[in-house]
Amino acid sequence: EMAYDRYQPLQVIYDYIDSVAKNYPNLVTLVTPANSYEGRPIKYLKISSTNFEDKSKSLIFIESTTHAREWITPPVATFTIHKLVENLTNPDMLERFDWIVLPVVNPDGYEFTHNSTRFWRKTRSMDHFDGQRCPGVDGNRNFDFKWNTVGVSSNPCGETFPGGAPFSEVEIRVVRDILHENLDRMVMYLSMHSYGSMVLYPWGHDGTLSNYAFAQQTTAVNMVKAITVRALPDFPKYTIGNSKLVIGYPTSGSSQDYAHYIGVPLSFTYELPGLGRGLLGFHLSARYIRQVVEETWEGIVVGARRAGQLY
Ligand code: 0X9
Ligand code: ZN
Repeated sequence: EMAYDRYQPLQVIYDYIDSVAKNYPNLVTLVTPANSYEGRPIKYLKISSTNFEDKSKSLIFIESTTHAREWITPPVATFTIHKLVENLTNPDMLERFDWIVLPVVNPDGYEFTHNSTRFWRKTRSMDHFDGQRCPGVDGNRNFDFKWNTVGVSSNPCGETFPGGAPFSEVEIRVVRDILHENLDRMVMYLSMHSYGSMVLYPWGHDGTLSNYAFAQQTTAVNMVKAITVRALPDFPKYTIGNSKLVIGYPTSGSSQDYAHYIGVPLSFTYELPGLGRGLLGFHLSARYIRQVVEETWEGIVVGARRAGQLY
């Protein structure tokens, strides 16, 4: 088990992923589909109690750290791995589902927040000049659904620059490829972000609801109930709903909307808890990591069970 009393640099997360794959070869397969812009491996685990490749079970996909500064998100992903592989207190989670967990979508950005600029959000690519020379694309604006329409900055130096083209970022192509490769059996996709204590669902660009809104709402309510049972009394209460309406601004080219657009029925963005205002909210004190990963796991379990009933 990894330590959950401090935020970990990329190498510690990767050492953990590697060790799980090595120690549980019958349950876990390590995949390194590509390297990041700066050449770091992007790693995810395929987890199955039977045979992942026979595609017999429904699948749940969880990713985190598209946004580099959202440090509470990779512990949630690694703790999910821990609960599925090393401490299976909910065996139905593996009997019923196969899982893909990708803890660090954006390793370049994540390292940059540790070594240089704590509140960096975007990737670190330098392929887009357009007069301005600024690194980085907002990975959660880089997907090909309503790309570059609302809630984006046309300035490459802006925090929500969507890139020069949809899927310009290799890190985002990795997420896209996982979605497409497993689309026929993916029942739920969770995109982990922070902060704000919210569970959000499509559509982010215009605030309208999809045909799956009722299932999304009831699943989110169940997840949040389970989180709340375990939550600290002084932490912010979770809110639930359409991402534009709840978060208060539109987004285009997000992973949540893209996944739902191509056919994943339950597609959620989690905004994990933060305390304080502004950028400080991204820097949740490390003493709360264990609390957040444990309460979030409770939500994931209940969400999975609901997904299993629905699809
Ligand atoms: O703006 C974002 O990308 C997300 N918030 S964050 O503070 N983590 O950057 C919210 C995205 C919600 N909307 C959609 N997923 N469509
Ligand atoms: Zn985010």
